[in-house]
Amino acid sequence: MLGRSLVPFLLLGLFAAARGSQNAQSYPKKCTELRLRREWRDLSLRDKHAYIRAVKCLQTLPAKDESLPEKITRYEEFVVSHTGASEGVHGVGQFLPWHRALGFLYETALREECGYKGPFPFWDWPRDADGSKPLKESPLFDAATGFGPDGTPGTYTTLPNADPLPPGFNTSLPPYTPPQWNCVTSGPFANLTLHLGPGKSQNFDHCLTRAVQEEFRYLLQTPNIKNIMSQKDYDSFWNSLDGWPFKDWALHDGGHFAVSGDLTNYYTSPNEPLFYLHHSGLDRLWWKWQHSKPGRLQEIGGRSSPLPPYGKVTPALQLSFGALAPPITVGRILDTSYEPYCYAYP
Ligand SMILES: *[C@@H]1O[C@H](CO)[C@@H](O)[C@H](O)[C@H]1NC(C)=O
Ligand SMILES: *[C@@H]1O[C@H](CO)[C@@H](O)[C@H](O)[C@H]1NC(C)=O
Ligand SMILES: [Cu+2]
Repeated sequence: MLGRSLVPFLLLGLFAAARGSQNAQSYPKKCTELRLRREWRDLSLRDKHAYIRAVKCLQTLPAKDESLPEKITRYEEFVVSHTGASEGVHGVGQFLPWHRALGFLYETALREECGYKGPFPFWDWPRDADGSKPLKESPLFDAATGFGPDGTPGTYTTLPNADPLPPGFNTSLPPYTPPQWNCVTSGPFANLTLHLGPGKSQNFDHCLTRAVQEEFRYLLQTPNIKNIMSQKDYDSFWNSLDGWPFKDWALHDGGHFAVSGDLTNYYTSPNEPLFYLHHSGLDRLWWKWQHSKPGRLQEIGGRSSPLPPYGKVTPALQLSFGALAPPITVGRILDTSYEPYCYAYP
């Protein structure tokens, strides 16, 4: 098993040192060992339980940032970071690097603050979407060994008007169907109280919501993924997986809208723990694309702003995470075989 034994402790020590000197002229070190990420259903039962326990642990720890209201949890600090960055990290070339870094910060918190030791999970969508079973029967939604089931209709009383749309979105796209808001009432996140959003301009206590929608299934199927993986350069690669609301629906939207509820919110979608599995699934496609041809590992590009003037993403572009973590340049996020990342995908 990769990444077990004493090595992780050594790596974590180096990570702390690297983090402190991130803005100085320091050169990242090649990892001595890589952790292998795993599809959710390939985790052992023990690791599944340990992972859910660690997520729930983050949801009970207080936020580190003392300027946040007292009820905001450590888990929700990642939501705060996403909300703050959202308008600058979607519909742009740095979409993949920014979400890779956020996912890794989250993984690190699960390990260092909540004792998780197993593989970090991802969602390999075709394992659900290529078959004939309804999506809501996915092992991801298992009440005992997953993230709990679909929401229960009629349990959400406040209809949110939750600014799900960023400024400048493309109004000529197919009409936006409002997502359903049904409370998740059983499983590990039953009646979980979320304190942020939905949306950036309001925060009210509400339940975690889902309403699994089959109409987005086609985006999660193998032909769509094959098309993404066949793209010849980074700019067309990120464009082919990140679509709405600037372009037509794509795989990224498919995962968010298939689950619906909180996961559809442009700002506060990390309220839904499945956010991280969907995004590590996207990170895995990027990782595989990066390793599929020489030269792709350092290839980056695309526009750096969703609205004119567009700019261009370079390795020197700094990405911000608010109070969650110091800024990181895109160049430091490209190769996960360098510290602090040290992970690979099957
Ligand atoms: C908006 O979407 C339409 C329909 O897909 C497309 O033809 C048009 O180019 C898009 N506009 C922008 C600014 O992306
Ligand atoms: C969650 O809330 C619903 C409705 O308010 C209730 O029926 C259900 O028993 C609750 N579930 C848990 C696990 O507390
Ligand atoms: Cu996002």
